Amino acid sequence: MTTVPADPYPYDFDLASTALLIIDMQRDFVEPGGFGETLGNDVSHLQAVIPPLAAVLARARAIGMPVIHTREGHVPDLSDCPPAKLNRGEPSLRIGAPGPKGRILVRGEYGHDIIDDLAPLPGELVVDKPGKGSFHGTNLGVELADLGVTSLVVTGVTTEVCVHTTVREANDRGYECLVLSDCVGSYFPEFQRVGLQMISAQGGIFGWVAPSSAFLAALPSPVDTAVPSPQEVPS
Ligand code: C5J
Repeated sequence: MTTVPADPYPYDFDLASTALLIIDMQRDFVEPGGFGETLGNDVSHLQAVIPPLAAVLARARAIGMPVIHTREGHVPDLSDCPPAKLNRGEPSLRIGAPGPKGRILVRGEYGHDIIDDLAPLPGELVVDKPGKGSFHGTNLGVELADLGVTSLVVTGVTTEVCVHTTVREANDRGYECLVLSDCVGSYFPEFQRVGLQMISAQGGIFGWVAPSSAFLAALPSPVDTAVPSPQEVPS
Protein backbone atom coordinates (compact mmCIF):
# COMPACT_ATOMS: atom_id res chain seq x y z
CA MET A 1 0.00 0.00 0.00
CA THR A 2 1.05 3.55 -0.72
CA THR A 3 -0.18 6.38 1.51
CA VAL A 4 -0.71 10.05 0.64
CA PRO A 5 -1.36 12.64 3.38
CA ALA A 6 -4.78 13.95 2.36
CA ASP A 7 -8.03 15.53 3.51
CA PRO A 8 -9.89 14.28 5.49
CA TYR A 9 -7.37 11.53 6.37
CA PRO A 10 -4.53 9.67 4.62
CA TYR A 11 -5.39 8.07 1.29
CA ASP A 12 -4.16 4.48 0.98
CA PHE A 13 -3.92 2.93 -2.44
CA ASP A 14 -2.35 -0.01 -4.20
CA LEU A 15 -0.29 1.10 -7.19
CA ALA A 16 -1.30 -2.03 -9.08
CA SER A 17 -4.97 -1.05 -9.00
CA THR A 18 -4.72 2.72 -9.48
CA ALA A 19 -5.15 4.86 -12.59
CA LEU A 20 -4.65 8.54 -13.35
CA LEU A 21 -7.83 10.08 -14.75
CA ILE A 22 -7.46 13.36 -16.66
CA ILE A 23 -10.83 14.97 -17.29
CA ASP A 24 -11.60 17.21 -20.26
CA MET A 25 -8.32 19.12 -20.65
CA GLN A 26 -9.69 20.19 -24.03
CA ARG A 27 -8.67 23.26 -26.01
CA ASP A 28 -12.17 24.70 -25.92
CA PHE A 29 -12.27 24.71 -22.12
CA VAL A 30 -8.65 25.56 -21.34
CA GLU A 31 -7.10 27.68 -24.08
CA PRO A 32 -7.39 31.42 -24.61
CA GLY A 33 -9.71 32.07 -27.54
CA GLY A 34 -11.72 28.90 -26.96
CA PHE A 35 -15.38 28.30 -26.24
CA GLY A 36 -14.91 28.67 -22.47
CA GLU A 37 -13.39 32.11 -22.86
CA THR A 38 -16.13 33.08 -25.36
CA LEU A 39 -18.62 32.47 -22.58
CA GLY A 40 -16.84 35.17 -20.56
CA ASN A 41 -14.77 32.84 -18.39
CA ASP A 42 -11.24 33.59 -17.18
CA VAL A 43 -9.22 30.67 -18.55
CA SER A 44 -6.12 31.63 -16.57
CA HIS A 45 -7.53 29.60 -13.68
CA LEU A 46 -7.54 26.51 -15.88
CA GLN A 47 -4.17 27.30 -17.47
CA ALA A 48 -2.65 27.18 -13.97
CA VAL A 49 -3.51 23.49 -13.79
CA ILE A 50 -1.33 22.56 -16.76
CA PRO A 51 2.21 22.58 -15.21
CA PRO A 52 1.40 20.51 -12.10
CA LEU A 53 -0.77 18.14 -14.11
CA ALA A 54 1.95 17.71 -16.75
CA ALA A 55 4.36 16.75 -13.95
CA VAL A 56 1.90 14.18 -12.55
CA LEU A 57 1.27 12.81 -16.03
CA ALA A 58 4.99 12.44 -16.71
CA ARG A 59 5.49 10.59 -13.43
CA ALA A 60 2.49 8.33 -13.98
CA ARG A 61 3.84 7.41 -17.39
CA ALA A 62 7.32 6.83 -15.98
CA ILE A 63 6.10 4.37 -13.35
CA GLY A 64 3.64 2.64 -15.69
CA MET A 65 0.44 3.82 -14.02
CA PRO A 66 -2.49 3.58 -16.46
CA VAL A 67 -3.52 7.00 -17.79
CA ILE A 68 -7.06 7.68 -18.95
CA HIS A 69 -8.10 10.90 -20.69
CA THR A 70 -11.67 12.05 -21.19
CA ARG A 71 -13.22 14.52 -23.62
CA GLU A 72 -16.70 15.98 -23.36
CA GLY A 73 -18.42 16.20 -26.73
CA HIS A 74 -20.94 14.85 -29.18
CA VAL A 75 -21.10 13.06 -32.50
CA PRO A 76 -21.38 15.49 -35.45
CA ASP A 77 -25.12 14.96 -35.97
CA LEU A 78 -25.63 15.62 -32.23
CA SER A 79 -27.83 12.53 -31.94
CA ASP A 80 -26.20 11.76 -28.58
CA CYS A 81 -26.99 15.18 -27.15
CA PRO A 82 -30.27 15.33 -25.26
CA PRO A 83 -32.50 18.32 -26.15
CA ALA A 84 -32.23 19.57 -22.58
CA LYS A 85 -28.48 20.03 -23.10
CA LEU A 86 -28.67 21.09 -26.75
CA ASN A 87 -31.21 23.87 -26.30
CA ARG A 88 -29.52 25.47 -23.33
CA GLY A 89 -27.97 28.92 -23.54
CA GLU A 90 -27.68 31.57 -26.18
CA PRO A 91 -28.26 30.00 -29.68
CA SER A 92 -24.92 31.14 -31.17
CA LEU A 93 -23.06 29.52 -28.26
CA ARG A 94 -24.91 26.22 -28.19
CA ILE A 95 -23.41 22.80 -28.72
CA GLY A 96 -22.83 22.24 -32.44
CA ALA A 97 -22.71 25.95 -33.29
CA PRO A 98 -19.58 27.24 -35.02
CA GLY A 99 -17.14 28.27 -32.32
CA PRO A 100 -13.72 29.90 -32.41
CA LYS A 101 -11.96 26.53 -32.59
CA GLY A 102 -14.54 24.59 -34.58
CA ARG A 103 -18.06 23.39 -33.82
CA ILE A 104 -18.65 23.65 -30.11
CA LEU A 105 -18.21 20.35 -28.23
CA VAL A 106 -18.32 18.25 -31.40
CA ARG A 107 -15.99 15.27 -31.73
CA GLY A 108 -13.30 15.64 -34.35
CA GLU A 109 -13.18 19.44 -34.09
CA TYR A 110 -9.90 21.14 -33.15
CA GLY A 111 -11.32 22.73 -30.01
CA HIS A 112 -12.73 19.43 -28.80
CA ASP A 113 -9.33 17.79 -28.63
CA ILE A 114 -6.92 17.68 -25.70
CA ILE A 115 -4.32 20.44 -25.35
CA ASP A 116 -0.89 19.72 -26.79
CA ASP A 117 0.86 19.81 -23.38
CA LEU A 118 -1.19 16.84 -22.18
CA ALA A 119 -1.76 15.03 -25.47
CA PRO A 120 -2.47 11.32 -25.00
CA LEU A 121 0.26 8.91 -26.02
CA PRO A 122 -0.55 5.98 -28.29
CA GLY A 123 -2.03 3.25 -26.13
CA GLU A 124 -3.52 5.59 -23.54
CA LEU A 125 -7.27 5.31 -23.24
CA VAL A 126 -9.29 8.32 -24.45
CA VAL A 127 -12.92 8.20 -23.33
CA ASP A 128 -15.36 10.35 -25.30
CA LYS A 129 -18.27 11.24 -23.08
CA PRO A 130 -21.56 12.89 -23.96
CA GLY A 131 -22.20 14.13 -20.43
CA LYS A 132 -20.47 15.75 -17.51
CA GLY A 133 -19.74 12.47 -15.76
CA SER A 134 -17.11 10.15 -17.22
CA PHE A 135 -19.18 7.00 -16.62
CA HIS A 136 -22.49 8.12 -18.15
CA GLY A 137 -22.78 6.88 -21.73
CA THR A 138 -19.22 5.52 -21.87
CA ASN A 139 -17.34 2.26 -21.48
CA LEU A 140 -15.13 3.64 -18.68
CA GLY A 141 -16.46 1.21 -16.07
CA VAL A 142 -15.72 -1.77 -18.32
CA GLU A 143 -12.24 -0.47 -19.14
CA LEU A 144 -11.42 0.06 -15.47
CA ALA A 145 -12.66 -3.41 -14.60
CA ASP A 146 -10.48 -4.87 -17.36
CA LEU A 147 -7.48 -3.01 -15.92
CA GLY A 148 -8.31 -4.11 -12.38
CA VAL A 149 -8.49 -0.49 -11.28
CA THR A 150 -10.30 0.37 -8.06
CA SER A 151 -8.57 3.65 -7.13
CA LEU A 152 -8.65 6.79 -9.24
CA VAL A 153 -6.36 9.80 -9.02
CA VAL A 154 -8.60 12.48 -10.46
CA THR A 155 -7.44 15.61 -12.30
CA GLY A 156 -8.77 17.96 -14.97
CA VAL A 157 -11.52 20.51 -15.44
CA THR A 158 -13.80 21.87 -14.31
CA THR A 159 -13.76 21.14 -10.61
CA GLU A 160 -17.43 21.74 -9.89
CA VAL A 161 -18.79 20.30 -13.15
CA CYS A 162 -17.12 17.34 -14.85
CA VAL A 163 -14.65 16.55 -12.07
CA HIS A 164 -17.38 16.60 -9.43
CA THR A 165 -19.86 14.63 -11.51
CA THR A 166 -17.22 12.01 -12.27
CA VAL A 167 -16.09 11.70 -8.65
CA ARG A 168 -19.69 11.32 -7.51
CA GLU A 169 -20.34 8.66 -10.17
CA ALA A 170 -17.11 6.87 -9.27
CA ASN A 171 -17.85 6.97 -5.55
CA ASP A 172 -21.26 5.42 -6.08
CA ARG A 173 -19.62 2.69 -8.15
CA GLY A 174 -17.16 1.83 -5.37
CA TYR A 175 -13.99 3.55 -6.60
CA GLU A 176 -11.78 5.39 -4.12
CA CYS A 177 -10.95 8.81 -5.56
CA LEU A 178 -8.06 11.08 -4.69
CA VAL A 179 -8.57 14.54 -6.21
CA LEU A 180 -5.35 16.50 -6.72
CA SER A 181 -6.22 20.03 -5.64
CA ASP A 182 -3.77 21.89 -7.90
CA CYS A 183 -4.47 19.60 -10.88
CA VAL A 184 -8.17 20.43 -11.05
CA GLY A 185 -9.44 23.84 -12.03
CA SER A 186 -12.52 26.02 -12.11
CA TYR A 187 -13.17 29.33 -13.86
CA PHE A 188 -14.52 30.49 -10.48
CA PRO A 189 -12.11 30.57 -7.50
CA GLU A 190 -15.00 30.27 -5.06
CA PHE A 191 -16.29 27.13 -6.78
CA GLN A 192 -12.77 25.68 -6.74
CA ARG A 193 -12.46 26.18 -2.99
CA VAL A 194 -15.93 24.96 -2.10
CA GLY A 195 -15.89 22.20 -4.71
CA LEU A 196 -12.81 20.67 -3.12
CA GLN A 197 -14.26 21.04 0.37
CA MET A 198 -17.44 19.26 -0.74
CA ILE A 199 -15.43 16.20 -1.75
CA SER A 200 -13.55 15.71 1.51
CA ALA A 201 -16.21 17.03 3.92
CA GLN A 202 -18.18 14.73 6.22
CA GLY A 203 -15.35 12.25 6.56
CA GLY A 204 -14.64 12.14 2.81
CA ILE A 205 -18.17 11.90 1.52
CA PHE A 206 -17.01 11.63 -2.09
CA GLY A 207 -13.29 11.04 -1.66
CA TRP A 208 -9.96 12.53 -0.65
CA VAL A 209 -8.15 15.74 -1.59
CA ALA A 210 -4.39 16.37 -1.62
CA PRO A 211 -1.94 18.56 -3.51
CA SER A 212 0.05 16.94 -6.31
CA SER A 213 3.25 17.44 -4.30
CA ALA A 214 1.95 15.00 -1.66
CA PHE A 215 0.95 12.48 -4.31
CA LEU A 216 4.28 12.70 -6.12
CA ALA A 217 6.22 12.40 -2.85
CA ALA A 218 4.36 9.17 -2.03
CA LEU A 219 5.10 7.51 -5.37
CA PRO A 220 8.10 5.29 -5.89
CA SER A 221 10.82 6.77 -8.06
CA PRO A 222 10.71 5.63 -11.70
CA VAL A 223 13.98 3.76 -11.10
CA ASP A 224 12.32 1.60 -8.42
CA THR A 225 9.45 0.63 -10.69
CA ALA A 226 11.08 0.51 -14.12
CA VAL A 227 10.98 -2.81 -15.91
CA PRO A 228 14.64 -3.82 -16.32
CA SER A 229 15.98 -3.91 -19.85
CA PRO A 230 17.33 -7.32 -21.00
CA GLN A 231 20.91 -6.09 -20.41
CA GLU A 232 20.08 -5.29 -16.77
CA VAL A 233 18.56 -8.67 -15.92
CA PRO A 234 21.19 -10.70 -14.03
CA SER A 235 21.98 -13.97 -15.77
C1 C5J B 1 -18.18 21.96 -18.51
C2 C5J B 1 -16.50 20.35 -17.92
N1 C5J B 1 -17.78 22.83 -17.58
N2 C5J B 1 -15.58 19.59 -18.48
N3 C5J B 1 -17.48 20.83 -18.74
O1 C5J B 1 -19.15 22.20 -19.17
O2 C5J B 1 -16.47 20.64 -16.75
